[in-house]
Amino acid sequence: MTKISVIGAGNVGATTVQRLAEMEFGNIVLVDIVEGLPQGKALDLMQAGSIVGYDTKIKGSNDYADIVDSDIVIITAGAARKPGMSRADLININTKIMKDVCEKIKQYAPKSIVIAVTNPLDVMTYVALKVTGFEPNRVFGMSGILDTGRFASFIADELACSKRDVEAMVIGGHGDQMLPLPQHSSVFGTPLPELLGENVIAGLVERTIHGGAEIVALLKQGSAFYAPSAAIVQMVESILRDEKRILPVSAYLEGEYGQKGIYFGVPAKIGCDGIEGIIELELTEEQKQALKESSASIKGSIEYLNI
Ligand code: NAI
Ligand code: 2OP
Repeated sequence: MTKISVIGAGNVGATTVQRLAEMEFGNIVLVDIVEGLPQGKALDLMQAGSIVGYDTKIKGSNDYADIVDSDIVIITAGAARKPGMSRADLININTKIMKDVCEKIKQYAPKSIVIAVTNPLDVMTYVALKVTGFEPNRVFGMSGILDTGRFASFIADELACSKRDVEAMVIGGHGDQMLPLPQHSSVFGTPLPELLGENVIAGLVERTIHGGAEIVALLKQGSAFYAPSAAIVQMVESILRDEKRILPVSAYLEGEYGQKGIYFGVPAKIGCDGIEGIIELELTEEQKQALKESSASIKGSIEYLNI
């Protein structure tokens, strides 16, 4: 039986477990440091099964031994942003949490595929790689599906069309320097620049870049979790069903896009082995320059951490 562990029983972790349970992918373990929190949410979600109609077994725990032999571990443990904070402001507190969690994953689930979610995402995924010592194809981060989903949603609203017919693309770091790519975004095959004017596209791009902050400002405490959990589940599904979907994720680059030794949002083929290939898109000179700037800020954070 497939086993999925979710670390962190907060907004993203618990919503992810709800979605996974409804999909009946396998047994789930939900771990948090707060006593009673994962147990209470697991019990509630188990009881929802008799109403919604799923038989997924969900165990809440404060003991990492319960993640033993997991096939996939999803890390959502850590602090979330408050209004006015950037994702980078979380680096010190979340690095410590990430290190603790990854030591446990290395000990109890050495063969797992790890999906990092904790922010600042690209840097935390790098910490996960270094601490677990796993191969880079087994350690990657969720960000691009969320950013792409936001871009696609704004495009669909603008064109008053179904979200299902929009293909959007956002690459780069999961921060203010992410790079929505209008020429690689389309509606049923028609590239975005043929459908909307430059200024309108620029507005959608800007809103996408600040899409997370827009929600933080509205919620006033905490950050988005419905779209993030949906993005995580799309990654899990592609792994467990070996779908080999091309999804934008934070992947370890070894020369692709001219970058080496960092995690960065790029389209990648996701299957049973995790990342099975990275797709290099053609970029304009201006986009190549913007990508360099985005990667420089991630490299700066990695140097700061010195791990
Ligand atoms: P939350 O505050 O609702 O939940 C975080 C949970 O982590 C809390 O229950 C806390 O007790 C737990 N935790 C802290 N240290 C732990 C440890 N050592 N072991 C186990 N659990 C621990 O936060 P939320 O909204 O669930 O967000 C979680 C993280 O995900 C944040 O860093 C947030 O910025 C990030 N995030 C990233 C996204 C992405 O696109 N990559 C999207 C949404 C959130
Ligand atoms: C977001 O973009 C918090 O990174 C998260 O909503």
